[in-house]
Amino acid sequence: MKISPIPLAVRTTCAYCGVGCGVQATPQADGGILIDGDPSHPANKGKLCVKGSALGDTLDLRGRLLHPQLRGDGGMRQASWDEALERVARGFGEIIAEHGPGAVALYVSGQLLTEDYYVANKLVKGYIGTANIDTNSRLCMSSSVAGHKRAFGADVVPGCYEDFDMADMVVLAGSNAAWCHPVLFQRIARLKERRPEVMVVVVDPRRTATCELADLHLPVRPGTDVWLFNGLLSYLAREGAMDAAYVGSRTTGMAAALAVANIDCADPMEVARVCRVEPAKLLAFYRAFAATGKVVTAYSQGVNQSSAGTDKVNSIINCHLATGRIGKPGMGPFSLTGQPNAMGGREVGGLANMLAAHMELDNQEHRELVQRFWNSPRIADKPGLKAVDLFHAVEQGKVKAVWIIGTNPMVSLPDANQVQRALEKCALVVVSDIMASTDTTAFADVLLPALGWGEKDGTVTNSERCISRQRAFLPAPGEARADWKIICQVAQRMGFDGFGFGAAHEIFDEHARLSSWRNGTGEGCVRRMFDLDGLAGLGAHGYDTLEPVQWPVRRGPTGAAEGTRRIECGGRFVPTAPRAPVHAASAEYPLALNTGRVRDQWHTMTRTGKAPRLAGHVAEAFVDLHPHDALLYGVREGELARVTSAWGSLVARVQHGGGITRGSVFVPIHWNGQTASDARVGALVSPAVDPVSGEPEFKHTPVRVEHFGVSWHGFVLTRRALALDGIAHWTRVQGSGFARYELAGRNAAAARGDWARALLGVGEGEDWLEYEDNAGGVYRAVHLVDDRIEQCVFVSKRPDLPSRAWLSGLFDLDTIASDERAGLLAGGWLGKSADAGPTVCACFGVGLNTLCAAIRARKLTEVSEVTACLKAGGNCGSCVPEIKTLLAEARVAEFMQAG
Ligand SMILES: Nc1nc2c(c(=O)[nH]1)N[C@H]1C(S)=C(S)[C@@H](COP(=O)(O)OP(=O)(O)OC[C@H]3O[C@@H](n4cnc5c(=O)[nH]c(N)nc54)[C@H](O)[C@@H]3O)O[C@H]1N2
Ligand SMILES: Nc1nc2c(c(=O)[nH]1)N[C@H]1C(S)=C(S)[C@@H](COP(=O)(O)OP(=O)(O)OC[C@H]3O[C@@H](n4cnc5c(=O)[nH]c(N)nc54)[C@H](O)[C@@H]3O)O[C@H]1N2
Ligand code: SF4
Ligand SMILES: [Mo]
Repeated sequence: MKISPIPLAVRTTCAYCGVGCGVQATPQADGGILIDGDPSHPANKGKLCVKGSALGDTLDLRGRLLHPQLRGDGGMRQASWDEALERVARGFGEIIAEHGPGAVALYVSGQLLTEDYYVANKLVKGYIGTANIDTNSRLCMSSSVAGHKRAFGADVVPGCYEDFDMADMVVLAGSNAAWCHPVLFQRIARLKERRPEVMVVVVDPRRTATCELADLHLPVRPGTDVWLFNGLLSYLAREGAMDAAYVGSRTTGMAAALAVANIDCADPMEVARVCRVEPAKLLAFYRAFAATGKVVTAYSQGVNQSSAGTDKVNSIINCHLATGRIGKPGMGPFSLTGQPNAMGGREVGGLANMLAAHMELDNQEHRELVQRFWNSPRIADKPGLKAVDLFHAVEQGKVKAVWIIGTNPMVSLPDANQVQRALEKCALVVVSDIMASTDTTAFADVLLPALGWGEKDGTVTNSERCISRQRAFLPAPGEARADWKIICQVAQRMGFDGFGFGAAHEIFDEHARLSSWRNGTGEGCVRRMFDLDGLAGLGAHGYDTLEPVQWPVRRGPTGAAEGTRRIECGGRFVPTAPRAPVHAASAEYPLALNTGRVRDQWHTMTRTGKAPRLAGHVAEAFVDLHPHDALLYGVREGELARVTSAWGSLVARVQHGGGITRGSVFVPIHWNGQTASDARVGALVSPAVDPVSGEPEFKHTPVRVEHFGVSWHGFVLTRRALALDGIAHWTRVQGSGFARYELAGRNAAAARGDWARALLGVGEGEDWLEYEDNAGGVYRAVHLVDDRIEQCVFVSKRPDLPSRAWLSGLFDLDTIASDERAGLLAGGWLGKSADAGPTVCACFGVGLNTLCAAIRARKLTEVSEVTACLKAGGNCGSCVPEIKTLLAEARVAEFMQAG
């Protein structure tokens, strides 16, 4: 008798956001992987958002980088690991020998595991002897890091997720948590369901999906958060709402911070004017904050990504220090981390101005301690270049070799065209990635294939300081290797000892031991909050079975590891004088460009872009602006617009999302050279940075918006690769078994059969149905192979094309019956099923039109009723805020009709 093995679930952690949800990955008999939430993980207790749920759809090897590649005379060629490692080690070695260690740099990522990060930092700071290692966390968390250090003397988030269950008030400042931290957002939603009196305040210039939960939305003028929170501090002092005992015994600097706040922000009317919010709403916020003890203020990139980002962070923390609401149940300032290991990277000192294990580069005692522990030949003694400066130094030829690991700076850095100039000029560009073709790998001299999520092993730390294991459940594909291994192998070839690690747990052990080494108050000691003493000496088995635990992790009386839920600490007030963004709007660039995320894509789309069910929510790059601004600048919803700043430009489709104030435009960050002809928003973003943290001002660049004239619009759905030469504008997303291209152009020949056949590569005599209306500028054709749809093209003078949803569904069918062919060129079964519209619920593929029709026809008023009818919203819940908006809109429509 054959006994089939029971598939074992591997417990791991999600690859995406800083919520850090536990995931169970169960290999299936058909070779697929079943992904569900880990009920035992404290971050999510079994829940996953739509991106986490779709992780299984991103694991195929399409487009993966599977072998090392080297640039030669004829372009890139496959090479052995031996050759590639040698080229990197020798290249770095020669440049260091000739120009000194400062002529090389690493640029790494908050998506690396702690173990990868640890060895990268050790190599650069302890062995090469420069601090030129920076990370994309500079673009993300560095203002929070700087703010924490100024206030707490260490980079700590005092609270934990449980505080969100216990709070009486939750303030979300510059955070679109509904889309960016969905599982945490749902936790707040459950709190509100249980206790409707809990007040939720959202501070965001846009009316985002997060506002669905808000009792109060403050649509502040971009960049004015310091005014808002200084005004709050001033109000708290005036109203006697401070915790005098706490301020007196646990804090310093209150008088100076308050004096600065009082200069510009003592008058709520004036603050309301500057922030452009209704005075009554501002006062409602101030009153509620003063009157409520259990307040959590969570913040993300609307706060960090600003030239005043560090001050924004401290202006928030000041209000929590003033009220003594730090690290106690249900209260505290809470920095939401972006990437899965944004926090872990900071623990190992992955930023150019930090040393390992929360020690400081500019402190001699700290440097000596780390160097002695590493027994390293040298130690960097001055801060290295921060991300934006680093790529300027590359362009200036000061840095001649750069190794980019796990990040895509051609897309994600500000002034991204400058990054291109820098990489073109750089003598040696090494890129470690999991994908072969990204905007950044295109400039590599050496490409190193890394193991991806599901293949690699290590640890990550989430927003609440919780360390969890990522575990492998897939074999290594091709010749890919773990990032830590690649780094160690280069280090060894450069002649350095100290990198002989055989497995990830050995690196983790060294990291844990360094964190507790001489950590205390005795002779020769340096006291640090970051301490993993309880996790030292785990061994392979202990590491494999490590349960999620929050640092500091010390040893209890029995020697067992004990984590720390909350850190109750005092702190320093920091005076925060408000200031406007660096670049103001002008006659030439009258609008402020705000950039950020959409629900179903992750950054530069190298992974989420693979999952068809994540493609339907937002299928192409857009520029969202207020209808009045659209009128003013001559652009129309559904048509294309060019957005231009002093640094660069892009083309995207105009939309009125309904939530943006006049004077701003919003463009998503995700589209890039692989997924669109011209939609890389980084090219437009100003390189202005925060003077303390070096974090770029991603949320505020002056731009203008103009009509992008084309003579035709079209789309193609195809199972084949498309040659896009000569197309003025295109974007692409992945469907199930096909790719969807949105196209627009200026060549009059487009509405003709010979053009369409050439575009799709269709020869004479193939099964080709077409419809042509020359006068109307309409052309449609469908290409079938063995009665199965192979590709189709629809073109029109106007952007009035039929639904892509219905045609997309045909790619799942093996045959198109002959009597059904009639509907093909109409883009739908004539008179039969309706167009589902853009995806709202990605888990069950439920479209906007389907939802609206059901809500109207069946008079639905609750999300639970919608779920009962259509399943929508019943799995991960990421779409619940949008369903609620549709329900509200339907109520308004009905009311208007009745009235
Ligand atoms: N779906 C999805 N989720 C993600 C990611 C992703 O790529 N996709 N990335 C992850 C990462 S790395 C990060 S860092 C986080 C980011 O998470 P968030 O910070 O929540 O996301 P963003 O969309 O960058 O920006 C948040 C909001 O800041 C607002 N904002 C702009 N200017 C201002 C301002 O001056 N003041 C205030 N108060 N608000 C302002 C914007 O309108 C926007 O709605 O998301 C993580 N989660
Ligand atoms: N305009 C604008 N720009 C922004 C932002 C914004 O709000 N507005 N936000 C900024 C923020 S907060 C962030 S965090 C950044 C993110 O920006 P990036 O870090 O550039 O974006 P990702 O697409 O996540 O890039 C990760 C890269 O690593 C690869 N990769 C995935 N897994 C692995 C692995 O295990 N090993 C290796 N070696 N490679 C791997 C992926 O294929 C991809 O190429 O963008 C920043 N840029
Ligand atoms: S909220 Fe979503 S993306 Fe973030 S860790 Fe959880 S499942 Fe992953
Ligand atoms: Mo981020």
